Parts: sequence; structure tokens; C-alpha cells
Amino acid sequence: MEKTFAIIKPDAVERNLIGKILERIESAGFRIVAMKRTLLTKENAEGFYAVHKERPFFGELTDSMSTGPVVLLVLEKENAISAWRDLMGATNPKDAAPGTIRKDFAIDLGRNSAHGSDAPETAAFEISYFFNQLEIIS
Ligand code: IDP
Ligand code: MG
Repeated sequence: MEKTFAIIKPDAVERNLIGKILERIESAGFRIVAMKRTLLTKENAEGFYAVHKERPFFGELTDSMSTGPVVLLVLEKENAISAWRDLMGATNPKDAAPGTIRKDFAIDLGRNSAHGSDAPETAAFEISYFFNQLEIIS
């Protein structure tokens, strides 16, 4: 079983979409093995998105991720990393396929409702950034 890391972003929490997104996650066969609702500091967001620190949108991204509460999740499934990215849809909701979370719920590129790890190494880093081993119960 593979694990991936997911965030329900502030734009989705703000619009009371936590339940609808969790419903899609469970219906797609993921097991939620860790979960917490919290508010990221700007510094938390900068550390989490450090791979993007040279990008022009880094300031905007880390501001938006720390504007309101998020839900942090560890998801388990076979091929969880790619399966969760498929369920989320393309980064820009304009390009996202029908039936994906970003197509159905996202507002725009900066408010695209969900995050997902993109590779095994990033999943390991992202899970350990927010959860300790005692909090992850398969
Ligand atoms: P991902 O979330 O699909 O993995 P990344 O390229 O890793 O996409 O970018 C991280 C996040 O940064 C995106 O989900 C999106 O919210 C935001 N983002 C990406 N590109 C831009 C941009 O050009 N302008 C503003 N925000 C962006
Ligand atoms: Mg990414």
C-alpha cells in the first residue's frame, strides 16, 4: 500500500467543502490514515513549498495557504500518489477533466482546492513535515 499526502486548501475549507471532498476520497477507495484541521503559518507554508521558492508565485502561494484553515491528510491506497493526483485533476481548474475535484470545486489556479504529492520522495517529505509516526494509523 502506498501513502500520499493531501491538503484540503483554505479556499475549499472556507466554502464548507471538507465533507464533499472527503466523500470523494473515501468513495475512490482511499483510506484516510491521518487527518487534522489546522491553520498554517506563513513560515509553515514556506517550508512546505520550499521546492517552489524561486517561482514568481511563491509569495502568493504561501500567503494563500496561510489565510485560513486547512485539512491535512495522509491517504493510503495502491498507487495512492498518482490516484490522488488523478482524482484532484490538473493544477489549473480550466484544464481539469470533468468529475475531478479541481474541475468541480476550484475557483482558479491559486485557489485550486486541493494539494497532492507528486512522487514518492515528496510524499515522504510532506507526510513527515506535518505528521509523526504515532499519528498515522493504517
Ligand atoms: P500542483 O499543486 O498541481 O502540484 P504545482 O506546480 O506544484 O502544482 O504548484 C503548487 C501550487 O501553486 C498549485 O497547486 C497552485 O495553487 C499554485 N500555482 C502554480 N502555478 C501558479 C501560477 O502560475 N500562479 C499562481 N499560483 C500558481
Ligand atoms: Mg506540486
